[in-house]
Amino acid sequence: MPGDALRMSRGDDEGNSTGRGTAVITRTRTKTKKPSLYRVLLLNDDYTPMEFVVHVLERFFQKDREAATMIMLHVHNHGVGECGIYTFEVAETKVSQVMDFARQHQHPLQCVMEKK
Ligand code: TYC
Repeated sequence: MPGDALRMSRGDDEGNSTGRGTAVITRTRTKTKKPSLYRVLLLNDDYTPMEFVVHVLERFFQKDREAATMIMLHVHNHGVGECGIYTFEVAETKVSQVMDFARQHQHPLQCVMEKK
């Protein structure tokens, strides 16, 4: 099991009825659990300008103009699309940043996260 260390020691039962020595193996976790990942999604609506969505993808998701345009068109045509995959706190921050930015500009754009 990667990330776990095996430790072997003599058992306490050297005086057992068989007279044979035994060993005890303990497994000690070495704190390397992988974090859960979350998809950040944009939802389509009828009012947010396409250019604004492209700008959001460039500004908050580090997409270049071409990638941002493809994602925006995917959302426009299919209703929902993935902007990126992040750990919980990063995903939460992205969602808040997008929702605040859209509200500031009075666009109804919705951004959500879902566990992968
Ligand atoms: N459907 C919008 C329009 O026609 C564009 C749009 C794309 C809106 C993606 C939101 O997440 C979105 N202006």
